[in-house]
Amino acid sequence: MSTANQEPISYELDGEIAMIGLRRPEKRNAVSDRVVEALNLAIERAQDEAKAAVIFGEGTHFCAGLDLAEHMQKPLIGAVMGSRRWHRIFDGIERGAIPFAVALQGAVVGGGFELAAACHLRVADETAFFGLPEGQRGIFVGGGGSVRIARLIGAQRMGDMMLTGRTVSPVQMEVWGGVNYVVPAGTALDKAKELARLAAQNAPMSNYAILNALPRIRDMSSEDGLFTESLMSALASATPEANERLRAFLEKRTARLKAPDAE
Ligand code: 1HE
Repeated sequence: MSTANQEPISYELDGEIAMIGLRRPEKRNAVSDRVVEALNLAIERAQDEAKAAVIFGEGTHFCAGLDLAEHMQKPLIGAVMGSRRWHRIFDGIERGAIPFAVALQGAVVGGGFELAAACHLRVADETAFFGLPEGQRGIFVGGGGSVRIARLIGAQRMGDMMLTGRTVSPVQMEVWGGVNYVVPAGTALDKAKELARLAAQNAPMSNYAILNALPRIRDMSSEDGLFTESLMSALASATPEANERLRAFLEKRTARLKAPDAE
């Protein structure tokens, strides 16, 4: 059980994978200013020393979103600055140097969903439920959800969740595109680690391009996107790492791809 004085974010380097835990289960991992700043330090450290990272929440809920008690005390400008701070920090996840997987269980609510949406590989276990209760609370998303969640599941589905306050099951969320993997209860962290380890094996320049070129190209016109793709592609191919990996394939030193259900 965490205490008020304990760091609200845990950090551990497990081989090449940084394990970053939301450690405030007694408040359902609600995100206060202290939490978001500690998360930022952990993200920066992970980018320096890991090849991929996993974000998870301690306890039975991933994250209850914005710390509403702290939010209530903030002046208007504090709310704006706080939201902008979340944007910068979550942007450091989405468009950083290493891929982030996220393991989801229980409540994935408001800012918790926004945090998950900034990650690249989303795994939910069967206990997960997704909610955007901002309308019920009289507020609005502020952690990038109107951009990231709307693009993942569609603005009209996001609007439906916010207008009605309804919660969505992980299976439904997978159909909607909000998560990519649904796993048995209690196994999301293992699956997220497995995926992070796979992504960590890619060439760093390929991962950089996936994280930084893909979302920008999505925001471009087709013509600009295709042009940027060609430049990015040539740049990645020009690295010594690409040369060695291509040679390894041609010399039959690498495993062949298999169909998904093949042993
Ligand atoms: C909190 C928060 C919080 C719990 N801020 N303190 N988020 C929400 O509107 C979700 C609000 N939370 C819930 O609906 C429920 O807490 C849960 C479904 C997540 C979990 O329920 P339960 O019954 O296990 O826990 P609980 O008894 O409600 O909460 C335990 C404690 O955590 C309790 O404090 P205590 O001192 O009475 O023990 C709660 O007050 C506290 N707690 N959630 C502060 N969110 C950048 S903009 C993003 C905008 C949003 O994120 S809006 C969504 C906010």
